[in-house]
Amino acid sequence: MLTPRDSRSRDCRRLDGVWRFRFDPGGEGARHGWWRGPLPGAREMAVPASYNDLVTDAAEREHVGDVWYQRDVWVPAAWAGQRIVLRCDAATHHGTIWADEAQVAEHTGGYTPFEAEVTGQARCGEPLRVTVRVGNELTMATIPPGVTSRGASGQPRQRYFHDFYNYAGLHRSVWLYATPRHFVAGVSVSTRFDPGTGSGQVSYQLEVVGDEVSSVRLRDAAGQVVAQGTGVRGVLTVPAARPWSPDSPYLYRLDVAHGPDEYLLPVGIRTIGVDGARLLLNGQPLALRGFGMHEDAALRGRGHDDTRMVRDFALLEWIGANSFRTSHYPYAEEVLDYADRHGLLVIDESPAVGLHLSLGNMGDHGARTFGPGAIGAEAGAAHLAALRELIARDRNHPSVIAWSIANEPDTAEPAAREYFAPLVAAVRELDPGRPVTFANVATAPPGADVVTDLFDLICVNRYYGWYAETGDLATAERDLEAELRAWASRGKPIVVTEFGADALAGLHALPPVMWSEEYQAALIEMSVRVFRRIPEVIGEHVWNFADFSTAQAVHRPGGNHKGVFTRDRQPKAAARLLRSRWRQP
Ligand code: GCB
Repeated sequence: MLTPRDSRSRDCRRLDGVWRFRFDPGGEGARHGWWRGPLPGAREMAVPASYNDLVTDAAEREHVGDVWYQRDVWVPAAWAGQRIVLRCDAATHHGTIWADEAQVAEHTGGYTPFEAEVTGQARCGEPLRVTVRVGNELTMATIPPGVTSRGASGQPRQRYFHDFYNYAGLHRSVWLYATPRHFVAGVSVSTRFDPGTGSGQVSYQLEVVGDEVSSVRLRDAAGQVVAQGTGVRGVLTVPAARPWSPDSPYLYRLDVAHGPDEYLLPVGIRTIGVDGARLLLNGQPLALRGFGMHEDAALRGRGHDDTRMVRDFALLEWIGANSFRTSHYPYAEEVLDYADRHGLLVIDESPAVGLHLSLGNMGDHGARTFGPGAIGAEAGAAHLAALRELIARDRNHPSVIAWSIANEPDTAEPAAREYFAPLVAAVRELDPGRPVTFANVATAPPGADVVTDLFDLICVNRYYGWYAETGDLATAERDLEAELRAWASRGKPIVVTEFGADALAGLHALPPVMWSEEYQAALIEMSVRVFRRIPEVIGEHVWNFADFSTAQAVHRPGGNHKGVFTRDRQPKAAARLLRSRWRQP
């Protein structure tokens, strides 16, 4: 499915704004056909946004079940004779769309888009009623998983095994767009850059509707055609290519033409790969510095916001970061486009988080994770579907350097191998060009973990000095180094994808104690010192970029405070420390 982009033949409209909205605790909407007319008893709600922090009632904030969104949109008269599509970038976690009276699309998976052709429903020059039902319930068959129980009031309550608030709603734009009836339905590219000869290759494959001949032209940033081809697949060669890299995120544009349709795709030419314990971009070893992040902010919750995005990228630049992980779900496509343009390297993560039912505060001691009754075949199928959608959506981004297929699954459980082996094989088949990884949890150190040999890149999340060796940085330093050296013996590159400490902004302590800004900075400084002693550690991603919202818990005062920036994106002491380390030549 192609990202909506305007071109000579395409016209895309975002339906952002204020929609009619209603909670549906009793599942009445389906019984009464709320899509058949103006949503009864509606209030108003912003799109895109999570609805949770825009309401004032606790039961509504914690609502488990469906909500309904609706608005009318004028279909431009000029679209007569075109193919018209309704698309939703993210309905978290289940979405059903009606165009006037007709149900046109249904989708599970909260962070990837879905769309439907509505040419039959849309009358050009007339309004179209768009109704979207969004469900937020997580089960043991969804990714991420969760369970629902009933509280004293009889209201459903949701529990999940991941450490971020289960925001819900229309989190990204809904679109109405028009293309010609014969059109480009899909484009995938993979690229190579040969540092020896300076030549670049762009392999492309098209999916088209209509039997016209397809053609492609690759243009440089000045608009000059540097290579061209015909047919639905081929390889374009650029003899003196400008490679894409963080220092020079040079983008070409692939102009795809099929019959009357034209689709314009930004393309960065680069090679990414693992060689021994090095991660190479265009033949050069990478050292990743950055963060695990979240799409999270006050009021909007998980809703995409260009304003927050621009600030986040400005802070990444200020601090000297060159990379981030889309912990713990695929981010908005706008974010990856931005990373392509600005040269950020992205570990792109699937929404498979919380696949560890016995973990710490969120799980049940001794619970088994993989197998019937827990994370079984149904969840595995949902996980595979999420990976397929992630790769189909993001494969063309030069910024994406690796797929992370899960965060902190219980890979010490023997059944994890049977669960993960087919998923890794599927990812490799879908995209042979990128390293595959997952973020390893502290309960599966070397010797206990049963899956790491299946992956290219070792990513580990470690909290020495916080959850382990709490408050004792000297012992933490010894143990962190010992564990990383054990991983290093595997001969693969290691990225520490999480390390850090909570710090309440404004809480100071000399000498440093836990929860103070000084302790957070000291823990990060200690960790970075250890990483520099181990050549196989090629990446450091602090947890987290900014403070973020979580489910209510005794150890989460107003959320998780491991951000080196506050939730409103101002620096704590650790941010200045990192800037002094990362911006040095
Ligand atoms: C982790 C998780 C992350 C949590 C973090 C924490 O290991 O991957 O989602 O937020 O720890 O702060 O506990």
